[in-house]
Amino acid sequence: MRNKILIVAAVLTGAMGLAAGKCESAESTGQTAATERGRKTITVGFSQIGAESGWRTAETESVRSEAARRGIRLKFSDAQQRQENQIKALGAFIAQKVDAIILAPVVEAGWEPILKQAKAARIPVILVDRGVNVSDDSLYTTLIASDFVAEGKMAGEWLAGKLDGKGNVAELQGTPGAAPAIDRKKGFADSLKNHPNIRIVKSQSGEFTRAKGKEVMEAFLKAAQGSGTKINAVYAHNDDMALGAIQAIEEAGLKPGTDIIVVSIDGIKPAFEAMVAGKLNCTVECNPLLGPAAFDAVEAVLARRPLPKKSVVRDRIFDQSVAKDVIGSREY
Ligand code: GYE
Repeated sequence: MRNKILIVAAVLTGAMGLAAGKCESAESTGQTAATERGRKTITVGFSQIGAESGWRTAETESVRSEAARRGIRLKFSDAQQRQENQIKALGAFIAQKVDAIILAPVVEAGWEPILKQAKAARIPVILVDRGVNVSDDSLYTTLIASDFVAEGKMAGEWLAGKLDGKGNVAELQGTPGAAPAIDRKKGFADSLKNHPNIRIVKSQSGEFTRAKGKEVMEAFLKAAQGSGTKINAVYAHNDDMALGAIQAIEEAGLKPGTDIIVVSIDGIKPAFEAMVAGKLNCTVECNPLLGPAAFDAVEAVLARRPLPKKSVVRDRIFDQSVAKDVIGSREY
């Protein structure tokens, strides 16, 4: 079903511009904004995955602040990485008869029963940042996310150039079963098809966290030492795992960014700092500031305005050569 999705490119900054316009008249506590516009306060339930990364924290903040700005009452639930907690949260939102649900789904599979309940209760579900695998795409209203396959490809193509077409890569994968982990792995592997002398010699999940990224990288380095296979580069599915890997590389007495090339995805501020320090080589942006676009979608569906099935957030790639110049303008 994911392949069949109609892809409509939405430039996120455009959506944010819209939101900024709205916020001027809607200052202070949200209630005011809603009453000013003469309608009842909207209540939205937001089921968030957790707080595993800098990216996720930025997304949570974007949703929270945008709700406040628009005068929308937000019910926030942190699932601590567990799908069962998200399903419970959705059940509670349905019982409380919220007007709409925003869901950042931790994994792709297993959502049909609860989404069917939401549909039966006529509560629209807006998916943000990660997609789901369902046989009936009327079970959700719209998906607002980056193209993770494209991100993985950008990282792979950049790395192939940097390695001059030859080298051993260790891959740190995201949460097993999560859309960005599946797609970033695929995009990266696809981009290496034309580079037979670049080999992925290790690949394991670091669960999108700094601590786990460090732990897995330590194990990779030990195994490499034992077998005599040199690791030339690390590809991490997010910046946090790359930052953990950088620590592991330093503790092993090697120079990250020089002895081992490090490329990752997200583009959070600490990644730019690591690039300026010469320890991270490259990051592919993945914009987490999805609050404005998510609430545009909520307001549209409640006003019965048509919405595309998917809006793709556009991402760019940054390497060390530009890090110093752009770090000051990074918003997350
Ligand atoms: O890249 C990672 C996070 O779903 C796109 O989740 C998101 C990913 C992001 O924890 O840092």
